[in-house]
Amino acid sequence: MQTWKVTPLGEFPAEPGPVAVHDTPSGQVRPVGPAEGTARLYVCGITPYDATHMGHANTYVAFDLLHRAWLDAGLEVHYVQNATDVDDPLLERAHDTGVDWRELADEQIALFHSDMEALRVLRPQQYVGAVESIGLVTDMINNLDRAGAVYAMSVGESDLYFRQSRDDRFLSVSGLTREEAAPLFAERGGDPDREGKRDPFDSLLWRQKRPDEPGWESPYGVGRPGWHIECAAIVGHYLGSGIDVQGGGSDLVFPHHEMSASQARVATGEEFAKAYAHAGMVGLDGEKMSKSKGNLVLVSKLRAQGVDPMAIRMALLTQHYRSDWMWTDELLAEAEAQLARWREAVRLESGLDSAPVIAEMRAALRNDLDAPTALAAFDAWAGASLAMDSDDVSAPGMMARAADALLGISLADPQA
Ligand code: 5CA
Ligand code: ZN
Repeated sequence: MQTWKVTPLGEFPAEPGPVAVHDTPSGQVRPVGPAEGTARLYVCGITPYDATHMGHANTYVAFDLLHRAWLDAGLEVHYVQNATDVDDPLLERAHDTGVDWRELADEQIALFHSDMEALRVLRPQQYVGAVESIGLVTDMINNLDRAGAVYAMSVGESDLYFRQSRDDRFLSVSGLTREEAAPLFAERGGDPDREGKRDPFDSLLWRQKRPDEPGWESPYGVGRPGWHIECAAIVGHYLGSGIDVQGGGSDLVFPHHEMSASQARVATGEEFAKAYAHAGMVGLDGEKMSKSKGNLVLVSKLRAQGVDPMAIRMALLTQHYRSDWMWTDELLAEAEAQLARWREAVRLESGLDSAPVIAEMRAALRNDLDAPTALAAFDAWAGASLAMDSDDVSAPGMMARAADALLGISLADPQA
């Protein structure tokens, strides 16, 4: 486990007040986090077999806005993120390219960290791998077993499955019907048709080792964890039950978040999370960006071409985090121009009064992380301050600090 200290928001003074985000189960924008103390956040991390693309970046920047909004409201934030450092797609990629799966995972995790740092995404306190969590997973399987919710396959390999029927709140996260959920389960890593399953929605808890696959000793045989229990076990151990927000991209609503929550509920008797928030899908040329399709715009590639990471972040922030949208070169070019204008404005000797603008930005971000509205408020201030004489000498500095603290956009000279 790697542990970091959260970067505080520096000179920017906190202002208490509620932060609200859209909650998928209720379909409503609801206040999240405690009135004071520590907010607990878990966001599903990467499967490290390829580099960070704009879709990943969008999701982590979205939850970074929540992290920053909570810090700005004066809360402490306990943020945990996983890395699915052993799973089928990772093993397949390692096999196809003839590299060691562990080396591939370590290399991609390191690249992900450097991309996140460049984008000024605040670090989670804990960043936890699946492999290092195997003991947590088998402890949780033990709890599920005591609740009568585990069975071993009697046909083929004796993999362990979760009995979905033990959870009477199944489908409460996604709000889907069984009919709607069925095709999604098959599409997104599930195995509804496996022979010997008691219910098509039963999910894999422990996969016995196959030839040419890694495996770890456990009370349940040599093998590796299923995907959903990985996140449920990590959350239970590091954050506990009833966390404030479980986050991820909308492709994880079903089955992943549904199943993790279900397994946690049965293992602990308590609700997994108070709210579930999901970022929209970013695409390229009309299709969802995905490692498996290969239609990727990579953060590291743009950085290598000399693109300012703050322009990448600005481009992401121009879209509301919940919408689905397409990445384009024009979007990046517009963001570069906008960034240049903001930098010019905060270098003025004086500007228009910053207080109402900062209040507007704050209110927008606390209302479902509405970055486009916050950007528009900053932009209007920058345009007006550049166009007319004004005498507030503290405004440019305050606005630079607000962009940094609330939006994660540093307006310092990139060459400095
Ligand atoms: N390791 C699992 C989560 S436990 C996983 O889904 N990994 S991932 O690498 O496929 O995705 C990492 C994160 O990026 C997830 O939160 C996912 O929802 C999000 N994501 C993936 N593709 C996109 C996309 N095209 N647009 C927006 N977010 C995306
Ligand atoms: Zn997850």
